Amino acid sequence: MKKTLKQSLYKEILKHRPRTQKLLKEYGDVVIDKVTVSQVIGGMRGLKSLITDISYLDPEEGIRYRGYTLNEVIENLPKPKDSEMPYVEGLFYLLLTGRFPNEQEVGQVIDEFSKRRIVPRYVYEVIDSFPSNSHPMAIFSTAILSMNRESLFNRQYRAGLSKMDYWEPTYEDALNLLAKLPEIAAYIYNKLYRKGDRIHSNPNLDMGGNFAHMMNIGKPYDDVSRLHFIIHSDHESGNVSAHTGHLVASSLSDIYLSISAMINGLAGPLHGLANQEVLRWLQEVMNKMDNKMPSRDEMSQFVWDTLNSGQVIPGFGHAVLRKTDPRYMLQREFSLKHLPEDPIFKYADMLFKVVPDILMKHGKAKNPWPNVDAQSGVIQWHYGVTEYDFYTVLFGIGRAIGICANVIWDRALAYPLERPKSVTTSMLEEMVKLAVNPETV
Ligand code: CMX
Repeated sequence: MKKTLKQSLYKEILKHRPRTQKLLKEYGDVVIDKVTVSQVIGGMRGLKSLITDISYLDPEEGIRYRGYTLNEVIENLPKPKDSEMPYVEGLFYLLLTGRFPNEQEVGQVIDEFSKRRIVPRYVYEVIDSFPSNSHPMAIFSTAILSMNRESLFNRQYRAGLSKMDYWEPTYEDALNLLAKLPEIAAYIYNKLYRKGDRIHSNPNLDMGGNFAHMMNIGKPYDDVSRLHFIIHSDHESGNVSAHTGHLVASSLSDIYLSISAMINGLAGPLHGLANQEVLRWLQEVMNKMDNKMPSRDEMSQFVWDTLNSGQVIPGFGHAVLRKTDPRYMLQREFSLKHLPEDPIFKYADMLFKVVPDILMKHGKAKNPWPNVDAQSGVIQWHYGVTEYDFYTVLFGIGRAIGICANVIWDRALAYPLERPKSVTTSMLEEMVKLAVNPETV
């Protein structure tokens, strides 16, 4: 009998625990980084103070999941027949165990998700109660939050759960939630933009295939969805959504509370909302150009006008990356293959050619290259999802997969409540005085 994902995960947990315990017990006082004033005031940029084994973001190379580049992940995960992109469920297996699953192991995870996909009726009522001009991210977050009463972790915690077993009901909660997210997202889309016409899910399809089915969009939108969910799933622990998810879960809030919170962080324009901002900005340019293709000079002028009015160019720059985001490149390659003549793709591609030089001349952004958000909305638009307010919800489905994997491991390794220390400005001034001129003591 083949092991289930849960059994394989438990084996990995047992193997990993002694490493964390040894580090803590024998090397707890070893200094690995120092903190500067600009890091304290500047959003803790670059401060090495979090731990995750699920993914690592190299500034030059981009993200690796469990040590594998995105190209390796896409190449090595099992794929549905006649599809370019792998099963999202296989990615969840990889993130949890560090190992590529075989067909049979992915099949088990697909069955697990399929069994758990039915969304409680009250969640639909919560969604229906929102005014139709609400932002889909607010609805998505609330729908997730409303399911907190389903948490197995909460029930078992109240009944008296050993700390070493926290991961287990968390795993169950995570699967229960992840299986429902595409259903909830498609329902929100249909409520807001299709007068409530709902297409029920098909339990025989994988996550990407089923999402395309519920959105009523033909091939290759199933692959678009798989690619989208996979590349958005994790970006190590320090970005706003991942950090929020981890922080909230560290107080032993359940998965529903934690993922709802991380969705709220993702909804900011400097983070996940940038994918909708890119399309909004491109639409403005297209309107000004009367839908004609701008020349390079005209496009450069639009970029400068945006910068000179004090706004950022959405989809460009990154807090950690210092090269073009490989998530951007994968989507660009997909676009070059499937939608090379799409007018919005051509606009976005011209941005790729003009923006980095301009940002370098502008001289502020540390990274002038495009990030994941510069391209994702372009693909959605091409396949008919033109309501760009919805794009961050799609990001959220993907990101939830990575954060759930992280929270399960946080619990398995008994990471404690997160509690950094703050200082006042006067204290900081005092510390600076002492550091600059020690004789003032
Ligand atoms: N356009 C214009 N100015 C930019 C810029 C851009 N795309 N990217 C950075 N800058 C500016 C910053 O606003 C900052 O200006 P101030 O000194 O006036 O505050 C300066 O350059 C230095 O910023 P940085 O250190 O290079 O970047 P940060 O770590 O502060 O911020 C990010 C990173 C992503 C928020 C920023 O690059 C940005 O605002 N990009 C546009 C929005 C975007 O695409 N966000 C999505 C990121 C990916 C994701 O999380 O989804």
